[in-house]
Amino acid sequence: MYNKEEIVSKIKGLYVIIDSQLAADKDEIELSRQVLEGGASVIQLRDKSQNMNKLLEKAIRIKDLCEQYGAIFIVNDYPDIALGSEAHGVHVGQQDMPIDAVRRIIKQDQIIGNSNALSEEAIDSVKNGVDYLAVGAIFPTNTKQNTRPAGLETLKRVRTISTLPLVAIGGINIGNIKSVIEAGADAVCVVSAVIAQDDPESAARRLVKEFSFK
Ligand code: TZP
Ligand code: MG
Repeated sequence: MYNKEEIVSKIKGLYVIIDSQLAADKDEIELSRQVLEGGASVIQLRDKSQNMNKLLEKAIRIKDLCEQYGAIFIVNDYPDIALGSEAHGVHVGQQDMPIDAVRRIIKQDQIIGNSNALSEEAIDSVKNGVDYLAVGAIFPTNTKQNTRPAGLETLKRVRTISTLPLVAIGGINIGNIKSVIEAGADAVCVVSAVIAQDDPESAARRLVKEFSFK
């Protein structure tokens, strides 16, 4: 297990969300392995089915895989699942459990990331002690309903207010990833650009390559 500083320092490069509903008939464990083989640095498990039993089981297996690849494993929404699977961290949205409550549930060496669409939200998130800031939606996306547009401008603004790892999310793909990295993102988070592709491993590898000019 890495300590907290080590985990935070690894939030960079390609961050892939394994969305159980979008993965549909693909096996999430095999998908995770392909994405890690393609060079992803961070995997988040996002499963809205509320089958907590299955979710914990999958989380434990994906955490194990991430460990083998030296990657970071984050659980979406559920601090208790993060605790039970010994994940490296948990990711929450603005409507999810507040940061201080999450902090009281998880272990000291586990990190918290959250989603922000406005620079004001990011300022509050920093005050509340998050360990990384996700900003989005950078571009329009069909993957998630009711996203709020943040755009590259918000990403650039948030870059000036915090040195925490900055994760850009929403509609990012091989055609626009460069603009996102140039705007100051440390990590780029994608769902469909990797997991909805026929060959997720090479899709991940192509995106990872885009970080090499930084
Ligand atoms: N949060 C903001 S946008 C988004 C989430 C989970 C979906 C991103 O998916 P995609 O397919 O990379 O646009
Ligand atoms: Mg959430």
